[in-house]
Amino acid sequence: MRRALSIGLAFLIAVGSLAILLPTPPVAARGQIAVYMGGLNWPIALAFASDGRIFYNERNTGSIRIIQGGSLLPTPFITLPNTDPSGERGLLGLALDPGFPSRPYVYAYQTFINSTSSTTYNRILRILASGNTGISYSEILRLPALSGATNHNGGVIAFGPDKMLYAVVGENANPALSQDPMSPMGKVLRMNTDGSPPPDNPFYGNPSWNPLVYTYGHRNMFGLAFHPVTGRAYVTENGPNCNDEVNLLTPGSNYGWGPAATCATPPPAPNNTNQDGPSPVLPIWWWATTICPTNAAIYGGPFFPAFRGDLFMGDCNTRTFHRLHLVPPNYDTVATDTPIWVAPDIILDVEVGPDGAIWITTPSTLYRYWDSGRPPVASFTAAPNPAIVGATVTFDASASVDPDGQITSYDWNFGDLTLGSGQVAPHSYTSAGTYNVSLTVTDNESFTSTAYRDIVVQPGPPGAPVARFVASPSPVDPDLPVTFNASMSYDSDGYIASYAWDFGDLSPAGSAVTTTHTYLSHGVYTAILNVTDNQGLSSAATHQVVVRNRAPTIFSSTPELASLTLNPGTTLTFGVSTSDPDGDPQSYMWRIDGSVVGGNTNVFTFTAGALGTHVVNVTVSDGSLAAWRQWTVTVVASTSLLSSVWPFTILAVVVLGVILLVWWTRRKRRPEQPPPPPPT
Ligand SMILES: [Ca+2]
Ligand SMILES: [Ca+2]
Ligand SMILES: [Ca+2]
Ligand SMILES: [Ca+2]
Repeated sequence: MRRALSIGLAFLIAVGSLAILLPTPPVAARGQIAVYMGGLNWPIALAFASDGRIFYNERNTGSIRIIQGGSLLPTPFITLPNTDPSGERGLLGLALDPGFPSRPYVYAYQTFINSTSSTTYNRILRILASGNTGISYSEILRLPALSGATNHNGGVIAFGPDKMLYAVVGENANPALSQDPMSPMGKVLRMNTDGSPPPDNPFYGNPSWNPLVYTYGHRNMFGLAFHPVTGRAYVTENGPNCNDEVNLLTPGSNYGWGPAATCATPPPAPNNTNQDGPSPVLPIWWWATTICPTNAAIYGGPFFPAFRGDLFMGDCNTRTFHRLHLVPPNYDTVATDTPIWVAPDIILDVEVGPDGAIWITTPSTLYRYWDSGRPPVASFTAAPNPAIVGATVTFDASASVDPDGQITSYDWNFGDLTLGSGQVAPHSYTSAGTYNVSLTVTDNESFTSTAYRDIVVQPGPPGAPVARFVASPSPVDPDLPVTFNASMSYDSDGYIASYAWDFGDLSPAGSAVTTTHTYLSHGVYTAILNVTDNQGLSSAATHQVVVRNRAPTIFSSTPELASLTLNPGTTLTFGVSTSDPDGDPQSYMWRIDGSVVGGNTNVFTFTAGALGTHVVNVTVSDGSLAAWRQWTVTVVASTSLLSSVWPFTILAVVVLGVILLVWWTRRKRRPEQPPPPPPT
């Protein structure tokens, strides 16, 4: 599985993205990694049962094992005979029936040595479980006999949200098979639980195609994950000596691998390994060098909001656990590849557990990665309560707390079809009644908490007027007028004699039924209308007006190129020119490969160190909104004549020296040899 790290003189064209307004930046998680269980034997595939049991494959022994209640059961669930563990072969894939354990089927992908026919092939078995024992099995899919090549088997199987079984199948080191429509090799397959093709497969009913094919033009995949929001499938894919990939699958599409692939340019990477077949789909993320991406998982559950929607994956060359930020709402682009952890050994499987944690395996150990961040606690007061119609009720959330971070937003629902925001929010009601008010607070990790309270609103004094108004638009940009319309105010036994406005920004108040006002800077403003009737009785109404913040923009950057190549020891200064349309103070953060490196300035000097590809990112923020710019820097060994010749020169001198030494020693020794015996 481990491939040679041939980064030295590979053609290193890098990934880059232009300045993009961040829709939602990836949220930092308080990620914790801990060993769950050690001493395991190549746990290459994990599957979590809804009853808490963890099933896993031992790649080399052919056994499926069960961890129950934190203990490894001594007897395997089943040991599949004739498993071939050579090269990248083995007991590679595992999936539990979506209805498991009530539908007691376990699915496994095995490289099987058929001693009767003297062939070796990959196959998918459906195993009938009885408790912790696999009691029988049947072969639901038999793939073609393998050549002598022991690599590119694929083997990951998983059920999609459509309850179909998906399998990734390698091309057995024969690139032509990836483009062969009748061959299941070099494909992602989609099947029913009995191995038959579902009629909605993209090539079903087409006699020129294998009906199981879901996507084609693949090389060597070790990873498969489904997005919890979109339901779409992602695969990780190993390139040759370049261009490892993450692909987002569209049924029936071609992912470009085939006999024409090369790491040479032109065409530029990643087109050079994606030029076979019609309309090849390029990867949504790729690495110029070979990291050997392994399995992947995407979290969508309730426990760790900071993880939601991002793809987590392992690799087997740099042993790195990666977080790829998939940009919502489509999750079809990768914004960043953040290394989270370097494991002591190659990473095999990455899965989401029912606890929301992300589970990782290496050849000996099962790890658990979780977010130890804690949610906030929402709490608020309302005064006065009871209130009368038109009176301002002050809602105060300052008793809300986040035990390990900050509350970043307060969202109110006043129970009368109006909403509000801010830690302290004033509001008035225009009709008597009991209103159920909710406050939802969100913390810096996107955890939320909601609190509720009833507000009793009593009628005003007899004969008092009722103040009502609407303010629109809201939210509004700074410098645009907002119209305040109080024409729905009324008095039941007379008439309204005067209107008095307070726009909440200390500007001069208005006195017309309908008026306009322009706010100059962003924020949440409390607008209050006081009406007085012909009897001198008065009443008020209160609304919030939200004036939007606008993100800073990056209007130029140096260097302009998104992808750069540097030699070790050289430096390059990056810089951005930015502005905030609201005139807000801006702060800068520089990161290399996800780690913060630079201070709060718009320039940063990068010193080329370790060979390989590095991502330099700058984020400019006005405190709540941000924009960013990213460059990919590939550090390659110097290609100048002097430095490329030097190692060979030194080697040649050393070799020549050794030869001379040996020759000289032998020559010197010769006279000391005993003289030949005298002739007899
Ligand atoms: Ca491809
Ligand atoms: Ca928190
Ligand atoms: Ca009146
Ligand atoms: Ca701003």
